[in-house]
Amino acid sequence: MKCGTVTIIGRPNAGKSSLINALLKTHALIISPKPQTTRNAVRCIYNDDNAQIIFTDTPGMFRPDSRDKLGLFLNDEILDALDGSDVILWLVDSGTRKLHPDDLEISGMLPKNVPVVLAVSKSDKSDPSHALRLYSELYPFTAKVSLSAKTRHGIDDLMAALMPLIPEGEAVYDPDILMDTTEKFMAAEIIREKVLMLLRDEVPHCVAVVIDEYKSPEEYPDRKKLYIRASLITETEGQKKIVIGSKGEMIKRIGELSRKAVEEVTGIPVYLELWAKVIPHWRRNPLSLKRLGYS
Ligand SMILES: Nc1nc2c(ncn2[C@@H]2O[C@H](COP(=O)(O)OP(=O)(O)OP(=O)(O)O)[C@@H](O)[C@H]2O)c(=O)[nH]1
Ligand SMILES: [Mg+2]
Repeated sequence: MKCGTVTIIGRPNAGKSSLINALLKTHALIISPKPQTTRNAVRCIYNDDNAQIIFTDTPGMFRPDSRDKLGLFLNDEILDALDGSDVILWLVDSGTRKLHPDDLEISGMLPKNVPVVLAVSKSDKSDPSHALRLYSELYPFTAKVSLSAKTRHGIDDLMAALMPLIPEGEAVYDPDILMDTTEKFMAAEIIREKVLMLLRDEVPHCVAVVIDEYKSPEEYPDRKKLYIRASLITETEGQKKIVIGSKGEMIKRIGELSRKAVEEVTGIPVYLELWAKVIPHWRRNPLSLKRLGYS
């Protein structure tokens, strides 16, 4: 039996979360076309007859402004995840024409003596050969693959490249566990995914989701539905108005889509109540970040 951790890193939007979903054949992690979708390092567990691999998803790497305390937290999440990894998987977009300063930042973060595998993502969209050459000149990778999370092309090649690098060991997670996180966290993420999907420009980046109440029929047998009360936190009154929308249409739409998605994940009927609130400039305030679970 083999058991080990593979941390996936890369620039925002490279397709890290999509790749883990493809590896686990599920929609466990939220994805969106907007950068900085992922805000927390999340461990997702892959099992087969001979191995357990703990894939850690991380936020996309970018260098934040020193006032952007959320951005600094995201960077810390990446560094913490890298610490203690057996293998690092650096995912880059096949459409990359030239290296970005954040690529140099990533190569500088990589711990010595840990194998680093290069994966070029979205091979269904662009020819991966240019990106393969570009990054090969930057770092001495242990292995290189190109793949598409969308078509699943190259997913088997990736597993074949990773498996020899995973140490011998017994499984640490029960094979029924898909993610090392809570249902509450997943519900908040689903709501944030719908915010990213429905709201434009910078607004989704200014939104945090807090679950104020979560009462499941498992815990409260007199309830037939999972009751969730959640708040959409924005930084300004203007953003709050956008989140609510004209006559409350936007928040209603976010609520409807989120409710359906949570029902799909949990398999039980859901009653979801959404509220919009302002915490002024929460992304710059360490205390607010802590309150919102980013600490
Ligand atoms: N065509 C194509 N699109 C993909 C593929 N993988 C991901 N995408 C798209 O790329 C966008 C970003 O995907 P994510 O998985 O959210 O990227 P990420 O690296 O996790 O992004 P952050 O969390 O923001 O760092 C989404 O619109 C995905 O649908 C792929 O293999 N092919
Ligand atoms: Mg992501």
